[in-house]
Amino acid sequence: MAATTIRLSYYLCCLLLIVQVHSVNRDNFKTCDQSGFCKRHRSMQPGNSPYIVLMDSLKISSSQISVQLLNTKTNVRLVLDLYGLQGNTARVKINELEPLKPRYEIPVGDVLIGEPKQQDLKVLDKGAGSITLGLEDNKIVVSYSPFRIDFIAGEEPVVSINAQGLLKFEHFRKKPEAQPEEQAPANPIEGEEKKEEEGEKKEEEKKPDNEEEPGLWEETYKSFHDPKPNGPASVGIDVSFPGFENVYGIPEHAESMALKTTKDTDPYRLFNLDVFEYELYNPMALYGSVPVMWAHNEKSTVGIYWNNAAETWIDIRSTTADKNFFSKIADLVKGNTEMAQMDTHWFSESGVVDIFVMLGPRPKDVFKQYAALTGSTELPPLFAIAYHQCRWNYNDQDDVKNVDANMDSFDIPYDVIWLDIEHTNGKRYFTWDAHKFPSSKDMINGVAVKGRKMVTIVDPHLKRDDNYNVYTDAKNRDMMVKGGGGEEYEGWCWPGSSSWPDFINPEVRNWWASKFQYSEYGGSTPDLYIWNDMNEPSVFNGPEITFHKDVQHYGGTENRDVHNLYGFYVQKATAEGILMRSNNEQRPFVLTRAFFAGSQRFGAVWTGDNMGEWSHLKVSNPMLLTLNLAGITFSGADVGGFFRNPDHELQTRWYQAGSFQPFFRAHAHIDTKRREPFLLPEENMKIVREAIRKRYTYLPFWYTLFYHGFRSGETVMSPLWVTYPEDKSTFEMDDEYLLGSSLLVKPITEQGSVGTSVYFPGKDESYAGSQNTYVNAPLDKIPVFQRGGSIVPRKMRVRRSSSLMASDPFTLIICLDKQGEASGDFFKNNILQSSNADPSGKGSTKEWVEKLIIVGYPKLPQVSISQLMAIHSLYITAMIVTAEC
Ligand code: NBV
Repeated sequence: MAATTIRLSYYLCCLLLIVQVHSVNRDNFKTCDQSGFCKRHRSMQPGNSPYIVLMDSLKISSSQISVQLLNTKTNVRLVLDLYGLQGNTARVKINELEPLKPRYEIPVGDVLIGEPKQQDLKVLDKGAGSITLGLEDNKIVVSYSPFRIDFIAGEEPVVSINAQGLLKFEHFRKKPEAQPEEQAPANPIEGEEKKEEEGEKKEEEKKPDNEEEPGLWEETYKSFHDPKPNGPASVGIDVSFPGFENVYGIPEHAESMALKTTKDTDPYRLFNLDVFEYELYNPMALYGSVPVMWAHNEKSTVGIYWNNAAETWIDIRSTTADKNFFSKIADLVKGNTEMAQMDTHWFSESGVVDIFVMLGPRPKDVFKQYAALTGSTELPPLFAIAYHQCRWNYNDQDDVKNVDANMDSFDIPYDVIWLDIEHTNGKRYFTWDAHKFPSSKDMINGVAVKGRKMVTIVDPHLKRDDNYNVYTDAKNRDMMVKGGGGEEYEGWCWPGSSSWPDFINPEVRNWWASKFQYSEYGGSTPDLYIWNDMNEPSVFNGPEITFHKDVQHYGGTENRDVHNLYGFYVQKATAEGILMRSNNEQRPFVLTRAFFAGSQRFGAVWTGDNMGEWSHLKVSNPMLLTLNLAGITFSGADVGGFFRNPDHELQTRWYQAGSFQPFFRAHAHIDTKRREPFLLPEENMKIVREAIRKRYTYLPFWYTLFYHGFRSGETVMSPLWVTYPEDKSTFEMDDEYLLGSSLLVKPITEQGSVGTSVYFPGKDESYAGSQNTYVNAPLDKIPVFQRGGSIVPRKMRVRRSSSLMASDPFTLIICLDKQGEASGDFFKNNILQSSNADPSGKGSTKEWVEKLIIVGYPKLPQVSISQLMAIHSLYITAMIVTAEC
C-alpha cells in the first residue's frame, strides 16, 4: 500500500513537471523578499558604514597587508587581507578575526587552479587617514574611517570597495537557548527577538547587529523548513565602478549581455536551479553560476571575481561618482563633468568575502587575468566542435542506425549522436535498456567506423534500489549526501526515490571517475562520451526543486555553503573518469547543465531547456556572449528549442545561428515531433544542410579559436567591444558578435526577415566603417563577414564527419585590409609557413594548403611559400575589403 502511494505521488510529481503550461512557475522559486539574508542586505542604506580600520593592527609584508576591521556598533572584529597578485590583479579577503568555527572556503586547486602568484605591493604613502599602496602601475588606497578601498589605474579611479558602506558580515554566534515552553510569549516574533537578545548577551562585549531582523535562526519557504543550525552567516559588500556605464557577466540569466539596473526588480540571483520553462529578460537564477563581472568603457576594462559558492544576489545601480572623494585621496578627477558610475552590491548566504580585482586595462587582459585564476577552456576534441544530433530520445538501436543512415543519404555531416535518459535500464545510469539497446558496443562501433561518436546521459541522482550496484556501492562506502539529521538524503527524481553521491568529497569524485572504466561501465567504448544533466542538483520534491540547504556534505559542510559547486564537481569527476579510462590519453568531452567558475576546464555547457520560439533563438546570443565573457567559451543552446515544435522557418534560422555558435547541438523534448534535419521540407533541408556543411568547412578556424582561447583565456564568441574597445556604439550590442576577431556574425532571429542591418566596426572595412549597412538575408543566407586584414583557414571538402576530413587540405581565405595586409596564424611577413603549434611536437598531420583565396588585392601579390607547403592554386579577387562568407 505504502509503495503504491509513493509511486503514485512520484508520477504525479513528474506529471506536474511535464504538464505545467507555458511558463515558469514563479511560485517555485524564492524572491529576494522570501530569502532572509537577501532581505537583510538589500534593506541596508548607503553611507552608514560602521566599519573602521584598526591601524595599530596593520601588518605589512612584501605582497600583502593584513589589518583588523572593527564594527563600531557590535565590537566584532574582522580581518582584512589585501594581496598584490601577478598580472595586474589584487585580492581582498575579509573574514572573522575569531570565528566560532572556520568559515567555508573553496579548496584551492578546485575553482582557483592554484595558489595565485603574489606580486609586490609598495607602500607609497601612509597617512593618518589612509594607506596608499602601489601595484604595478596602479594605486590602491585603503581609507580607515569609514573603511573603503579604491583602485586607481594611472589617473583613473576604476574600482571602489565599500564606498557605499554596505559591508555586512554576520559573524557566527551561539544559538540563543530556547525558552521553557510555559514562558513562551504569545507573540512568536517577540519571542524570537528576546531569545536572540539573551543569546547575544553571552558573547561578552560583542553586541548583536541584527537581532530584530527576519529569518536569522530558521526560515520557512512554502512547506519547506530550513532549520539553519549555524544561524545567520551571510556576507556582503558593495563594489562600484567609477567612470563606467556598463557591466557584464554573472551568468546564468536569460538576459541581455549588458546587465540592467535592478532598481525595479529583484537583484540578479546566482543559485543553481532547474527552472522549468524559464522566462526571458529577468534576474531569476538558472542552472549555473559564475560570479564574475566586467565593467568596460572606452578607456579600460576591469572586473571582479567573487569567490563564493553559496547562494548569491547582486544588485546593480547606475549612479554618478563622488568626485570630491577621489580628488581628496589622490588629487584626481577635477573639473565639472559628471562621471558615471555603476554601483553593485554582492551578498552571499555564507562563506567569506573573497574578491579578486582584475585591473585589465584591455578586454583581453582581464580574460587572461581571470584565466590565470580559474583556468581556460580546455581545447575540445575536434569532434566536439562539429555538429551534434540529439533528442530525448533516440528510442533504440534501430532508431540510431536509421538517423545515422539518413544523415548520410541526405549528405548532412554530423559527428555525434546522443542518447537521453530512456536508454538506461529504469534511469539507472551506467546501464542500458536491454530490449532497446541489446548490443550497445555494436551500435557505437557502427557509427564509429565513420569517425563518429556517441554520448550517453549520466545524471547524478542514483535510484535507491538494492539491486543497482552503483547505488549499493556508494551506499556501502557511505558516500551519499546526508540530510540534516545525518541520514542518507532521499529525494525524488527521474528514477523515483533517489540519493546523491557527495561530489564535494574528493574520494567520492575518484569513485565516480572509476565508474567510467570500460570494465565498470559495461557496453561503453572509447567512442562513447558523457552528458551530465540535472546536476544543480534537480530534486523534484526539494525546496526550489533542489537540495534542502541543511543537507550535509563532506567535512561538515552544509549545502548552503557549496550549493553552486555541486554540478561543477559532477562534471569535474566525470571528465576525470574519461581521462582515467584512457590512461590520460583521451581528451574528455563532457557536457554539463550546472556550472560554476572554472567549469570551462572540464567541457561544454548548454543553456538548458529553452523553447522553440523566436524569442529564445534571439536570447541565445546574449546568453552565450555572457557565458563567453565569464570564461565558459564552449557553450551553446539547444538548436530548434527544447520545448514545443518550431516551424520550418524558425528551425532553419536556428540551424544557421547554431552553426556559428561554439557548441552546436540540435535537441528536442520527448513530446515534440521528430525534427532531424532530413525530415524538413526539401527547401529547408537544403538550407540547413548548407549551414551544417559550412560549419564543417570552418572547423579549422574554430579549432584555432579554441586553441587561442585555451592558451590565453580569450573569448571565442565575443562582443564587438572586445576587438573594438573604444567603439561606444558596440557596448550594448548583443545581436551581433565576432568569432575571434575575424568573422562578424549577425544571425537572423526575426520571423519573416529577409534582411538585416549590420553594424561594421572599425575603419578598415569596405563596408563604410562604424556604421550600419542593410544587407539582404533571404532564408538561405547567414549574414557572416570576414574582416579585412584577417586570414581564415577552412577545409572545403566536406565529408560525413570531422575525423574523415583530418588529412584534407586547407584553403586559406585571406582578406586584405586597405594597406593590403592580412595576418593570421598561417601567414606572417608575406611568408606562408606551416609548423606544429603543439610545443610537445606531437600531433603532426598530413594536412596541406591547396588553395589561397586572396580577397581584396589589386594585382598578384608577391607571396613566398615555404617548401613545407604545396599550393595548388591561388585565387585572387577584386578589391573588396570585407568579404561576405
Ligand atoms: O533528460 C531529459 C531532459 C533533457 O533532455 C534536457 O536536455 C535536460 O535539460 N532533462 C533536462 C530532464 C527533463 C526536462 C523536462
